[in-house]
Order: sequence, then C-alpha cells, then structure tokens
Amino acid sequence: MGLTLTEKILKAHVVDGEFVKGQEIGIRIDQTLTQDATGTMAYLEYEAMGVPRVRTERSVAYIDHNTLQSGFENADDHRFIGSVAKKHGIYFSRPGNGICHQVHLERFGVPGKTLIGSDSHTPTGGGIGMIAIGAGGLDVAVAMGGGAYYITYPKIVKVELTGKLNPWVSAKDVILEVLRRLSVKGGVGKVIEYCGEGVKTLSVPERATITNMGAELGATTSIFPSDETTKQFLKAQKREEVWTELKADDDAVYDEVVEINLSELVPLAACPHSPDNVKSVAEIGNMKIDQVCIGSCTNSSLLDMLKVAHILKGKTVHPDVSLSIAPGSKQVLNMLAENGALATLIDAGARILESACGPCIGMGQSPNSKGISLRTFNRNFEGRSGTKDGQIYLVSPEMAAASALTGVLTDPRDLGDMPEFKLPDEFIINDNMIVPPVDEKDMDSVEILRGPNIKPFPETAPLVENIECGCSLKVGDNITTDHIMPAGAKILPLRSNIPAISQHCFTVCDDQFPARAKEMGKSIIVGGSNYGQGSSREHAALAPLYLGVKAVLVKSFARIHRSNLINAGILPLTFVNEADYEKISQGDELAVMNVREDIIAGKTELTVANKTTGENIPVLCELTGRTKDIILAGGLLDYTRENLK
Ligand code: MIC
Ligand code: SF4
Repeated sequence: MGLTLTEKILKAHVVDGEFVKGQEIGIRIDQTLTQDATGTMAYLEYEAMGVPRVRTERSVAYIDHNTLQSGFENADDHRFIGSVAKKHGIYFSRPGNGICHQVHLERFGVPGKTLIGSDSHTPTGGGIGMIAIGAGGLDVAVAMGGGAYYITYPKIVKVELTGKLNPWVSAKDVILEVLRRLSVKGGVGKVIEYCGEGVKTLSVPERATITNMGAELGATTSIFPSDETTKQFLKAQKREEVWTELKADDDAVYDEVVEINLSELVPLAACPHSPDNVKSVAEIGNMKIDQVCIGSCTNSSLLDMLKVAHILKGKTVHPDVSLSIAPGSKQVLNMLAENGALATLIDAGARILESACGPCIGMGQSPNSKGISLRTFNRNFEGRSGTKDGQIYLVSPEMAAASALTGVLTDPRDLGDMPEFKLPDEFIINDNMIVPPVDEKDMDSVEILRGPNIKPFPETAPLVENIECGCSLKVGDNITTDHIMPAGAKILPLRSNIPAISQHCFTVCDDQFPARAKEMGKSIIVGGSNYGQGSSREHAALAPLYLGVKAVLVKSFARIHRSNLINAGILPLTFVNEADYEKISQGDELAVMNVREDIIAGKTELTVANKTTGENIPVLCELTGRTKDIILAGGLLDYTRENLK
C-alpha cells in the first residue's frame, strides 16, 4: 500500500510510538522557530532546562509581533531574545526583517524537514513540503533541547485540486472555500494534504497562503508536494540545493477526500467573527467599508503586493477608507522599492507599515467604532482588532485593493482584465538583518540581557489527590485564545510578565474573572466545544495557572491549547455526555476526588461531583503515558527537569 506525503515525512522522523491513527507519536524536529510574543517564555523555559546549545539543525528567533515599542518592555524582550539566541546557537531575525512565517519560507524552510514553531501559523512551511506544526513555547523549548515533539498520529485528508483559478480568484478563496466546507473545527486531529492536477497551477506563495490559513481549520498542519514550482522558488532564493522532490504515492490511502475544482471558485469573504463564516460578495452585498488592511503572514508575499500595486496604479484610495499595507518581509519591501511598486502604493494613498504582524494582532490600526474593516489576514475573532465592536471581514488582496478604491465591498472580477503576475527569477538576497549565533567555544562571552519586564515562569506543583473548588467561569462554544488571553497594543507587551498579563485573562468575556479567580484561590473553568481554538500562545494556559485554575472541563478542545494546558499542569477534562454541560453553573462547588490515584491507575473516566446540585457528572481525562506523567509532575517543565536528571 502506498504512502501519503505526510506519512512519508512522519515515518522518516518518528522516534517514539506506533503508527496507529489516534495514538501519540514522538517525532524528531529538524527546525524550530519562535516569535517574540511567545519567545521570551520559550527561551526562559529553554534556559531552565539547562541545555547549552540547541540540538536542532536550525533554530531561528524572530521579532515580528511586538514591534510598537510603546514602552521599554518590548525592547527589553528583543534584547533578551537576541542575547539568548547568540549564546545558544539560534539565528536571530531582527525587528524589521519581517514576519516569521514569510521569512522562514524565504530563507530557511527545507522540503521534507520537520519544523515546529511557537506560533499557530507555522504550517505556512507546508507550502514547500515541510511538516510544519504550531506548538506551545515549552514544546519548542524541549525540541530545541533535542527532545521529540508529540502529536496524535493524524488522520490524513486529501484535498484533490483540479482546474485552474479564474482571473481575480485567489489562493485566499481556496482556503476560505475549505473553511466554508470543513469549519473551524473540521481539521482537528487531521493533516490536510493538497494533491491533484490543480497543484501545478499554484505558485509557492499561493500554496503558503493555503497552508498558513489551514491553522483556522484546527488542523495539525497542511502540506503541498515539493515539485518543480518549489524548486524554482528555492532557486530564486538562491537555495536550490535544499530542494528535493516529494509527493504522495499514486496508491496512497487517505482517511477523507475533498474535491475542489479551482475553476469553479469565486471571490469569497469570511464574515464576522469567525474564519469559517464564509460568503460570496453577492451574498454579502456591496456594503460600505471604513478600512482595508493588507498584509499578515497569510497574504504579504511579493506576489500579493504586486497584485495590489497593479490594482492601485494611478488611482486614489476612496476618501472614506483608510488603507494600510504591511509587506511581509524586508525582502518583499526591498523588491517593491526596487521595481517601483512601492511608489505606486504610496501614490495611491496607502499607509505603509513596517514588515511585521501589526494590525493582525491589534498592534495599531484598530478600526473606528462599529467600523467595517476588510483584511487579508487569517483571523477575525471578536475584539482581536482592538475595537470590540469592529466588524472584520477576511478577504483576498485582490478584493481588499478593489474595495479600497470603491469604498464598498467589491468583487475584484469587476476590474476587467487581469494581467499575468509572474514571480521574479531571482529575489534580492540580503540576510544582513539575521544575526548568526557565536561559535560554541565563544558562548561564555555572551551575557544574557534581562530587563525588569521579564518575570519568571509561574509556580507549578505536582497534581494533588483531590481537586475541590468552585467553577470560576462558564463560557460557550468556540472560545478562542484571544478570548482567554487577549493580545493587542496594551496587553501584548506584558507577555514576559505572567502576573501582570493575568490581570487581562478572559476580560473579553468577563472583566471580573481575574479578580474572582484569584480570590477563589483555586477553581475550574467550564466551556463548550472547540475550546481554545486559534493561537499557540501558552499564556492562555499560564495566566489561568497563575490565577489558580486547576482543571478545564469542556465539550471538546482545540489541539494546541489542550497541549498547553497539559504542559502547564492544568487538567484537561471533557464531558462524556455533552448535555451535562448544562449541569454546571458558574459559582457551583465542584470536586474531583482521588484524581491523582485514578490517573496513576490509568483510569480515563473520572467523576466531577457538583456539590451545589448534588449531581455526579462523568468526564473523560484521556492522557497517554507521557502526558499522564507530565500532569502528575505538575507540567512539562517539571517533567523535563526530572527526566534530564
Ligand atoms: C496569532 O496570530 O494569534 C499569534 C499572535 O500569532 C499567535 C501567537 C501569539 O499569541 O503570540 C499564534 O497564532 O499562535
Ligand atoms: Fe503575526 Fe497575524 Fe501571522 Fe499571527 S496571524 S503570526 S499575528 S501576522
């Protein structure tokens, strides 16, 4: 029986466990990436493990999220990360060099290699045939120390692409169509593998847009084959030597098959407040808009920017619309400057932002009250833009640029003929903003530079025998990590300071939560399905840990957040019967008795007693040998320390 591409790469990297669907496997990690908003914690954790030099083939630390520097905090974090990187064998991509996923694709990604990154959009690397997975900072720290990364052996979904995109229909529309069909939880426990004749018609940046936003499916990752197109892209990056051909066997067997005829797709938009709330322009209507933002790791490649420049050429942005554009990397910005497209964007009235995440994570450019903003980004969760009642629509660069001119949501097909957009045969290569580490023999000469914003990892303790406490919060379905641990210009600078950032935990849903949880001392959170979808930020587990949360009981979890809870030593529980969700109210007194003993004995079904109502609720606590030991130890850091002894 033939193998899928995913199986081929996983088989070449497996170091622990068996290839049985649904079982946990440990894989060797060739490359890691971090960004600054998750990086300081990841490097504090790495330091705590005491491994002098990273044991990966390549590790890169990017600064791209917190680049506003509205106080000393971000600059301190950048300096800390830069010094850790220099000492411990990690390449350091300085602020201004670009968004981690865009730069990694350009300068470091290698087909067939494994990559984990402390950012949920790490699957961007799947655009050149990598198994690239988003993970918590602690998992990345362990991988840098040479430890395996554990995933559930995934189901593999084949997305068979046929046909060719029509003019003005974009790679963004492909992933929006996949999201429309599968939903934000449709990819949980799955890898999405793109195959078929249609693959050949898509360039690497287009493939990367699709694998990037595959994160919104909740998928473990997404991957394209590595073919002649990949080779040309790497050649243009002067890295042809890392190319290898990779594809699934013709007789590979998939768990599910989805067919998409590219020729049938139309321009789409994801409406507020979920990336799977997808509609066509005709369905939404030509609504008036206030803002357009172009950029983010989903759509900030040279190809995207050239399309936008073509649409804006010689025109002026609509007087009621603010248009901002953030090219994804220094390389992209440089090339736009060189070929004149940057002048076109400036001429049209675009507000050019630095090559960073920017508005995508609420770092500036928040829309006006109730403002309608079209963004080429990947997430439109409520409040993420920094404006609580902002209405964010996720669209292609083509639709964004067309609408910026008309002032209303516009189908880009109304623009007439579309010219061919070809990628250059050679990109401008200048890695002068990537600082290499010092040689191992010189590492003692590097001083680690810590600022007052950097506070230690919160205290953890081994799992107790009985958890007896109240329910401090009850929330509904599809709670995102942006609800649990909001970001944005005011909160993001506190990422290295868990006591301070905890004061913002869940405030999107309930501004009393931090004070209440702290006062209760210990507590349990209850939630609905797909709890913790979205980002990889381990702060969404570390802040609850700091506030005394001992367990989270929900209908179902998103993958990365569940791992982050386990890594933080917080018990992840799911209802056996989803209807039992109704049997707990906020404020009820709950108890999980003999939990330590039961987990040691390998019991997966536990009981949560609701002492307020007198009801007993069966719950699942599905832990494998390793995750069981992590929970018992009080988290991954304690577990790793014990295992390194
Ligand atoms: C995001 O897009 O939500 C982020 C900000 O990049 C996060 C990481 C973080 O919260 O630091 C992610 O996607 O993992
Ligand atoms: Fe940055 Fe946005 Fe991409 Fe997250 S999704 S890495 S915030 S650009």
